[in-house]
Amino acid sequence: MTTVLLSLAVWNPARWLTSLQERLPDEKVIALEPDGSFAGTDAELAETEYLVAWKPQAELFARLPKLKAILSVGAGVDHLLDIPTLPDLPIARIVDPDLTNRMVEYVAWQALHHLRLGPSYQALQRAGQWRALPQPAAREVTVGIMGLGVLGIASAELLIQLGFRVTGWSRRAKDVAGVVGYHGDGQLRAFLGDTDILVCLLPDTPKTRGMLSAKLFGQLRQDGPLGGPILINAGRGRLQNEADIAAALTNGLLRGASLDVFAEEPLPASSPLWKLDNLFITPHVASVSDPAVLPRLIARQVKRMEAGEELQYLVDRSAGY
Ligand code: NDP
Ligand code: OXD
Repeated sequence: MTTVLLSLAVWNPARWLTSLQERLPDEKVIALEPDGSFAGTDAELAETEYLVAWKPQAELFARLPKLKAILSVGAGVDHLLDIPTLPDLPIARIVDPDLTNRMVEYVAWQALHHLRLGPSYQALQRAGQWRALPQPAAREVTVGIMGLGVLGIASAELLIQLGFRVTGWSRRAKDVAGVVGYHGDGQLRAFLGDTDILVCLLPDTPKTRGMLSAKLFGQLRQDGPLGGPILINAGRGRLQNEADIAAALTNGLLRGASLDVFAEEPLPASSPLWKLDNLFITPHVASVSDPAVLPRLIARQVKRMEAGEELQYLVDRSAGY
């Protein structure tokens, strides 16, 4: 019997445990409490072969001598690669239609919110004013997606159906139907200059961290049909310079923004971002990992590896995602 350990930080492990145990009836599934404590024995922990994790504590790994693989319960793996003592084992991430659909919904929702002048109409409503504003058609607006991976490509497909012109920027050249592709540092400036709504779906890596800065916002198209560029970030908070975003939303370098992720989460009460009328904030819920659904993939991964097959959706540790 194989032991699978859940270490899910603040997420309540109960539903994950039940759901995964149902899908792995012949294996032993155990879970840490949200504070990192374990109700069982050290000997039980030491039998762990698979760690299913979200932000595990660094000290945990010394207690798992038989570990064979780490399965992230998120698409992003910065929460694992940040750990200096992370063992050199295969790491797989989540790629699942449920997670993808949720992100596609969020991206389309926010792109439409800005296209349809949501913040301006909310201000008019608060002022009790009935006034129609001039609004461009979707086809006049270019959405530039930074990070043309699993989530970026799926988002691009729906945005195209909605009528937007869509471009994408990735590390390597990509050929995605209907998307004008840019890649690499050399084409970043051209990509930004061709963007009205910037959607960030990049992973947090040493190369991408801090990219969303005043310098980058200044390279976005400033005279586009929405009266200034829009930023939507559902990638990771450490990609963004939040002081620069607050300044840009105040001085007009950015016309509006939607942020789902923050450098520090929860976003501290003292952050000036809370008070900005042209910023829409959600608490890292663009695409939530659903315990009713994702254990299906995790169970499949455990079964694959036990059958001697390679894990799917392996992380390239040298690239950082
Ligand atoms: P993928 O690995 O499929 O895609 C990542 C994309 O980023 C790829 O296109 C990759 O390029 C590109 N990229 C990476 N590094 C660079 C770089 N230095 N320069 C240019 N492009 C780069 O990831 P997913 O689409 O599955 O997920 C993306 C991110 O979304 C996750 O890492 C996570 O941080 C975030 N996320 C957020 C959620 C939320 O609720 N807010 C939920 C789920 C995910 P290439 O194609 O060449 O490899
Ligand atoms: C993820 C996330 O990476 O939820 O999946 O942020």
